[in-house]
Amino acid sequence: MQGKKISRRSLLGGAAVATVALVQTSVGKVLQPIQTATPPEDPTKTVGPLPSKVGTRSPFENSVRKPSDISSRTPLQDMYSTITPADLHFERHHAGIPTIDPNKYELLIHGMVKRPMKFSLHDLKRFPAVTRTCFIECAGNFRTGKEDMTPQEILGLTSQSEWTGVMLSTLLREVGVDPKSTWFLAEGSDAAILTRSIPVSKAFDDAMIVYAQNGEAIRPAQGYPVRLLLPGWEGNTNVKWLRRLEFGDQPWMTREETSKYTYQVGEKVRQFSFEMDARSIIIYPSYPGKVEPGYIEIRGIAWSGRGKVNKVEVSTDGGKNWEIANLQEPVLSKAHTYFRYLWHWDGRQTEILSRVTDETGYIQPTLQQLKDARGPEMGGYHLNPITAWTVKRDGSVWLKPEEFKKL
Ligand SMILES: Nc1nc2c(c(=O)[nH]1)N[C@H]1C(S)=C(S)[C@@H](COP(=O)(O)O)O[C@H]1N2
Ligand SMILES: [Mo]
Repeated sequence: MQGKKISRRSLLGGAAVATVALVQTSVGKVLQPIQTATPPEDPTKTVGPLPSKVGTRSPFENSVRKPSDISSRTPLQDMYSTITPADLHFERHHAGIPTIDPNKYELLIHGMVKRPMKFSLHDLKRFPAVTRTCFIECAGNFRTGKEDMTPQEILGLTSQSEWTGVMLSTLLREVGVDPKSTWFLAEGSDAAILTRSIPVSKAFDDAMIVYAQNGEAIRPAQGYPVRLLLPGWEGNTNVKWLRRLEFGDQPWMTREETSKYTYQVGEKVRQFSFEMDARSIIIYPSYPGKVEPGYIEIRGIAWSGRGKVNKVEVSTDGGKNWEIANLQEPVLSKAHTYFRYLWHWDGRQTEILSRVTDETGYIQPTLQQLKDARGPEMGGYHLNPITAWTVKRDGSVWLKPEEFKKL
């Protein structure tokens, strides 16, 4: 998908023709070309730290999660691309992080199956492995209400990793699932003993039992040594520290399923809403950033739990006109997708917004459209509204807060 094209020459204000002239850069700053080019002073006079076993970040980088008692949010505004560094992956725990000895780990699969079995971690790793990049997003991933909020604070409960493990369907051939089984229960081994009922169709579609994240063993916070991965489905169903799968023919109606994740659509109460709806946000510029007039590359991420991002549109005039943004290839299904759009800001106050359409044709709604569709009992889950940023005359960027009461 191609957006507005701009040549390097026009971006640099005609620098190629008049080399000595002042250069208008893409951030609007006036740079002076250097007169004599001398190489920088030798920076290698002092010998730095020697090679080490495990690396650390540069001391100049300070990107961190934002933890509370129950969750920790990814600093999405710091992301240059779509893989979340494992130590910045968001966390959501109901009873902390258990310590599980991988040598004692076992996954039990039983219930409506011909051959109930226990799989050690070693067993799981012997099956043909698959690697897949996808996002995880908590169903409660929405905050608003004040101007001074960062992308991390608004929707930092989503991250993306490259996950490796075995397709659940592979294991199900081993145990021989009863064709009459329609649901299975996934159970974690943390103190919360989190359990969720999942339709068997997902098990045979793209569900995975994963033990690796971005090329290394899954981090303890992400479910070490093994978690269930249900691409595109609400974070809560991606059971961490997975210890048991039981096959049956109806949902178990666990604690998570009796009230929390239900919401009303008009008159109808939606009991199970597994798929995460398409969503996007501009992460640059965003609060607390500051921009200057001139060319600004608007950057953001978009995703859908139903498949690929089809297009992202950006508006730089408060939603009156929309332009197509460039999507960074490859565009993967059920994955964060980076978008970019080159904007020339004239210095007047305005609002910038992004809106994604996924491959099913679903268009990201406004908060008002969500309110209209769901009525007063809309609750605080599965909210994916368009986020608008106000760019003020002084270049400061602020969230445009909207009225929203979390029930
Ligand atoms: N066993 C177990 N699995 C769990 C949870 C939990 O508390 N215990 N939290 C769930 C919720 S609500 C979410 S949003 C995701 C978060 O995954 P992450 O912490 O790897 O980002 O894990 C889910 N799986
Ligand atoms: Mo969640």
